[in-house]
Amino acid sequence: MPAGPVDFEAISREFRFGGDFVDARPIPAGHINDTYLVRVRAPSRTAEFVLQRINTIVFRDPDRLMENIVRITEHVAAKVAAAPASDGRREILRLIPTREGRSFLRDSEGRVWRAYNSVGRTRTVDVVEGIEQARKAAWAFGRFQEMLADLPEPRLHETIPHFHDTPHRFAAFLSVVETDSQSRAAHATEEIEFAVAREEMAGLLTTALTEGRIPERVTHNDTKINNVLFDTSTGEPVCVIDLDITMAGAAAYDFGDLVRTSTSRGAEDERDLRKVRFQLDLFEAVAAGFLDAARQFLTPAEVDSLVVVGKLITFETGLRFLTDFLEGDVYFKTARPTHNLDRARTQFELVRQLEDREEQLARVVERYRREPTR
Ligand code: GN1
Ligand code: MG
Repeated sequence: MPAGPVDFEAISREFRFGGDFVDARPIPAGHINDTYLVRVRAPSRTAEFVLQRINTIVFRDPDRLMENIVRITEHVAAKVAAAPASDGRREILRLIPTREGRSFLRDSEGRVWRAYNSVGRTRTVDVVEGIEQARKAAWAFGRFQEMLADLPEPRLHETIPHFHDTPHRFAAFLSVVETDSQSRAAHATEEIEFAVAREEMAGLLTTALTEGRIPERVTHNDTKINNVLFDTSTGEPVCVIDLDITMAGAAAYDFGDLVRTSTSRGAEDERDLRKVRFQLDLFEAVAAGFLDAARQFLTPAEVDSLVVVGKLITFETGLRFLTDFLEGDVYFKTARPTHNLDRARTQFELVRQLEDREEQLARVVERYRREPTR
């Protein structure tokens, strides 16, 4: 990453914020990009914007990335504007263009910036707080898929190739274990063994997708619960955020990441694994919420795939954390030396618990396949 302090005032001047820069403060959000809340003083009021520095090691082609985001946000914005009684200004992020009318800015040091409106009176949660909240988050992502189901051609760019290609992730993991460039494998023998023993799991969905047994859709691909903004007073889901990897995928991927992040109240980086506890009632809420929004367009095979995809995406995410630990923490932001290893452990613990429960999960999916919750 290029060094040098950031002149937020100068960066902010390049965006159409419509006021004078007051200050910028970091918002802790996500493992990849850097996010700031910028305040500007407009003639009659103070306004806030979300300024993000895009991690260009992860997102190598900002032009294509931002082309996707323009298409996605405009498509959804047109839909919510047409819907009666919707508060369209809050339901989808709006990009704030640069002074030159572009969707992002490349500064003199080569850093890439973009800005969104800040959606007021909302909050995010890192750990699911209750059953209704789990249901609402799942509904919001199901609805997001629905709104993008008729996105016109062409196919969205693949902003990160092979993103949910678990066999590809598995191969990357094996090669990192083999190289062991940081000599860390000795600190993760149990986790490596756990993963190696589950190679077969990796292909659970990719084969069905390539053989056309489940269709390709536009999916969010990063549906952890902290990517939903909830209304501060009503708790209703207002808006889905983090659209960087919204692209072609299997509908079930989004369900899988919801299961990963909303069926246990343990934090992703919890060190006390006793706190990682799968709750069937939370799973039920996720299934009900997701299917309420998506049952009308999912095929029977897609609904079937919801049973195993929680385990699959949790395994994949654990593999990615473990791979990054072994590689020396080059991808996910970390705050302590074993952070990625701790994260891998919580994921694998949840996988273990999900493996024991497949029949239960299948019964729940069966129940909500046709039956609306409300
Ligand atoms: C990353 O950026 P953030 O924190 O929302 C990652 C996801 C992982 C997640 C794990 C582009 O998401 O795939 O599931 O961390 N995003 C990217 O918490 O790799
Ligand atoms: Mg995020």
